Amino acid sequence: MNSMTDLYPSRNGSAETILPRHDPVVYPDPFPDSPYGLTDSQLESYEEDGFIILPNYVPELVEPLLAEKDRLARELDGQEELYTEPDSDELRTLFKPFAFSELIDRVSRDPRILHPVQQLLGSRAYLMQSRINVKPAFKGKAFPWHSDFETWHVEDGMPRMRALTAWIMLTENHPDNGPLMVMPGSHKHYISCTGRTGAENYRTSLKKQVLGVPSKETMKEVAQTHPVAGIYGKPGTLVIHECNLLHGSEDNSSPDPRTVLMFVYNSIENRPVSPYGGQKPRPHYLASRDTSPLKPLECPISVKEEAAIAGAIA
Ligand code: 6CS
Ligand code: FE
Repeated sequence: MNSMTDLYPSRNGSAETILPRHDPVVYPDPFPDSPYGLTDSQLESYEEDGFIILPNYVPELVEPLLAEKDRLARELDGQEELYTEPDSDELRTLFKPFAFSELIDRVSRDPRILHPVQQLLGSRAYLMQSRINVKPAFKGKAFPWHSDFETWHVEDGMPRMRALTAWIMLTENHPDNGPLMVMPGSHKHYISCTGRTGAENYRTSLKKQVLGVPSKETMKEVAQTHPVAGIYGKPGTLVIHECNLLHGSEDNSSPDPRTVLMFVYNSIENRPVSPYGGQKPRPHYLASRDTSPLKPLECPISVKEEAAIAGAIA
């Protein structure tokens, strides 16, 4: 257990309660000269809503990334980084894809993504988690309402709210294929949840999360002031959402997969400590404890150059 005062207690046997947020949403920009930085009005809407949608951001990367997803799913079959759906053998999530894909590793450092990330976090960042969520047609199951930060705090020892997820839509995200839903503005409060975290909770939570999911009553209360919004877009859209934003998604009952590539960046000023839930830290492929800062690529990825690099490696 962590000995420092816990500003964000959760799953410690107490009743569910809504607590104040103690951390900024947007931190002072350490690299104000970046040509890829967000504009003032984009920063304001991220601060207010807890997310930002950037349509048509990296459309040229969609095809090569989908090809990488297919390759990795085939080549990594049976490895621990792969999680299947709760009630079928369909692939649900592929974790740590950058470790097996030069292209994905480079995309995580593309300045079009990493510069805005550094701007929002107010520092250099490291890749704390990365994943491809597949949401297969007809079989992809829901992710119940949650704050990512709640899990990362309790299970990974992330001390403060200074992290975010930047994710790329690899297929269209539309109202019928289980898109991400958010409660805009909900990141400004913290919901302390009930229960206690058992050992290796991740083995089941990544198929179907139970702990760290606020009650219906609390969600209803939050939704009164922060009505639900769906996040839709064409392939190549980039979304950035704040670590404490309440979000979730429904089953995919449509014939269209909803596939996304997600990068979780944490500030290097927000190094993980012992998990606040008292269990062992989760495995490296779920939450990296290597906080070496990422160095942005000099310039945005060019798909042509990537093809040449891939050819040289093969
Ligand atoms: O476990 C994680 O790191 C993330 N995944 C899920 C399904 N819930 C909590 C957090 O967003
Ligand atoms: Fe999440």
